Amino acid sequence: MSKKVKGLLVMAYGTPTSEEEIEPYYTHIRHGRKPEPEALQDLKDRYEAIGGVSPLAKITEDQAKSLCDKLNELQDEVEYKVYIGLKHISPFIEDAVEQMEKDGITEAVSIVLAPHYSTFSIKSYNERAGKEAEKHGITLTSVVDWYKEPGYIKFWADGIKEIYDNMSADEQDETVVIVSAHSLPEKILDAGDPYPQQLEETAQLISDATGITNYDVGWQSEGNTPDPWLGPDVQDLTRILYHEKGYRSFIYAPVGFVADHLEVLYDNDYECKVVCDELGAKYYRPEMPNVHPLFIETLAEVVLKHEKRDA
Ligand code: FEC
Repeated sequence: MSKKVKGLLVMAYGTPTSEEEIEPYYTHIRHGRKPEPEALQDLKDRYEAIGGVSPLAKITEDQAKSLCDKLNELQDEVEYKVYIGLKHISPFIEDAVEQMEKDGITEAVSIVLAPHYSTFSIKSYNERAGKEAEKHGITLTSVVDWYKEPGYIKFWADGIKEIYDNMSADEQDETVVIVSAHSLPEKILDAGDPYPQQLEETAQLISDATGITNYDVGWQSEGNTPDPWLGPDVQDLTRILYHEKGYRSFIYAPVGFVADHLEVLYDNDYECKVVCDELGAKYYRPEMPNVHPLFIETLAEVVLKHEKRDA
């Protein structure tokens, strides 16, 4: 008997792959409003500082392909076929779903390459995918979140422990782990968004797994808009923890992200490092998940668990 073919829609943020794409990408992020020339230049400069373009496009492709291969290896009933759908650049989520229909796909499952649920992030990805699937007569179910998944917690705990275990006992006493995710406008809290609570839970689980109790939760990469954003920002938090708690070594764990990209390579590795350097403190950051086998296996388990729940 031939296997059922199912679409695997892997959704991610997306990144410009050339300098020319930066403006339309930024305009899309700003809901169609072109950025001011200074803001555009500032973004171009940040991409320049990490090597011109972000490695994210290639990493997303590799993650999606590896996840699909893993899913097909782990079970025999379904043959998954992978489609990448991006939030802010081509191939958009809608393009991917349209392509599924062209390929004769009638059933699909989707996952977002971001662990924590928010109305601003996962909800909007899933709604766009769901709407488009309905348009094309595709039955689509979507993973909602996976921020507590044991393999994801273990991935971060292992990375943090590797750094921590290499420190002297004296340095360990003066070390704090800053667990962070992308900030969002504070107004998400009005409707009881679970995003901050989920990040707290991730941080607690990582602390339980590492046994490192010196940790704090922060927010990063906030947007350039007048409304208040979730805080404390990781740079401010670094200063507070240095001055008020006496920490001298900082391990940054940007657990809201899953790849090396601008928000980590610039906002952590450059901006947070500058603060650490100013303070005379030590900066550390574990590797990002990218295509680490434990991470890919974890995502596959998340999808399979979701499929079983739906069966
Ligand atoms: O190109 C790269 O390497 C970086 C890609 C990238 C990722 C990413 C993840 C998240 N964002 C989230 C929310 C917002 C909100 C705004 C916003 C703005 C930007 C800008 C760039 C950008 N984001 Fe992003 N984000 C990435 C890139 N993001 C570039 C525009 C310039 C700037 O502010 O730096 C503000 C929009 C507005 O102006 O109204 C809100 C969230 C995530 C994590 C979840 C996910 O991956 O979907 C949430 C990767």
